[in-house]
Amino acid sequence: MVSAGLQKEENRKAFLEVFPTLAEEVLAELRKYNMPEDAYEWTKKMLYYNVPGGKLNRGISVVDTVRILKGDSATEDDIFKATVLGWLIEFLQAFFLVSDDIMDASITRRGQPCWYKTEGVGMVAINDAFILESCIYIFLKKYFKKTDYYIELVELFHEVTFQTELGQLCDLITAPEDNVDLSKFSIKKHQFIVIYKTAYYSFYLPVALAMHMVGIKNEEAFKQSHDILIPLGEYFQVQDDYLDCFGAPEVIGKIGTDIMDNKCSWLINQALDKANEDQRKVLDDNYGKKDAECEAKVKQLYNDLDIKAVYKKYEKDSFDDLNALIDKLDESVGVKKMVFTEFMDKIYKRTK
Ligand code: GPP
Ligand code: MG
Ligand code: MG
Ligand code: MG
Repeated sequence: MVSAGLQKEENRKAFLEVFPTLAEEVLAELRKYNMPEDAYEWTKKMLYYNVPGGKLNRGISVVDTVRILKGDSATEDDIFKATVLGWLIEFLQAFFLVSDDIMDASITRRGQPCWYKTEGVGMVAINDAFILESCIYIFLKKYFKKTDYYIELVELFHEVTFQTELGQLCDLITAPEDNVDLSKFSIKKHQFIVIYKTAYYSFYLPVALAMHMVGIKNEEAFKQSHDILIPLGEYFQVQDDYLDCFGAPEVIGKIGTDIMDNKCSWLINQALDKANEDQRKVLDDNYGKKDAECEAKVKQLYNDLDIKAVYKKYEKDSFDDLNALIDKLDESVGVKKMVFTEFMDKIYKRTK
């Protein structure tokens, strides 16, 4: 019997080992179209730079969920298919991150310069993001066309992509570069943004893909899962907002930009809630400015207002609320509580 930690490490290794095969398959498509050699080399580098270097939580969750739902009856083919679907979420994530970093004027990602910031790339990264998205449908066709749930997978990827883009739209237009107006922010607005830009693709998608794979057709099962996974995703993005300001860049692999970018982050909403008139003026004068001194003043105010303590309480309360939600799940619809407790274990009190 191997320990749970060791098993997790093994599963992660097995997941990672599939990536080169998938990259080769994309490259074979380029060969098929007689792409010039430089475009072939570009794509190879682009894939390795952007797809495999993250935490892989979303991708591995598809495999974990299939294992939990199928138990001992999971075959090698099931695990392989779940691994491919997991990688497709990582391709989707790479497509989002390459473009999000341009939109957010970010500097680093996963401990290296953002793709668009690297030598000779720049705005070619926009087209690279489109290519990453197209890969999803190449693989779905290759590995799932013969299954009876192919169309469900295609529709799910399309729907979740659209939801994420709508969330990103709200994130961006609530944060205009040239017009800082903190009265436009609210915790309700924040909630809407994060559910759409993060929760659907990061939490609902991995579980829903696994559910289709194991043959769950019951709408109620998808609904009950959705009603746990969306709040879980909301909690995850609040953590992301917190780490943007208080995380260590060498641990989170990215340098926070939310204050300078005028983002409707969880932190600014908490600060607005607690600030007195003078403190509010500090926020009005310094938030959303591309200036390190202004950013430092906002951070100082977050400290004065002890926003860290507000976050600690939120973290604990969310943990209790989410566990209560999981507890209410009716397993007879065909899903298991463990699917969701696994997710909680992966993200509760995360520092990266
Ligand atoms: C996270 O926002 C949301 C995304 C990465 C989705 C982007 C969606 C697109 C349609 C491009 P974030 O900007 O807070 O993430 P990070 O902190 O990782 O930059
Ligand atoms: Mg963003
Ligand atoms: Mg960003
Ligand atoms: Mg962020």
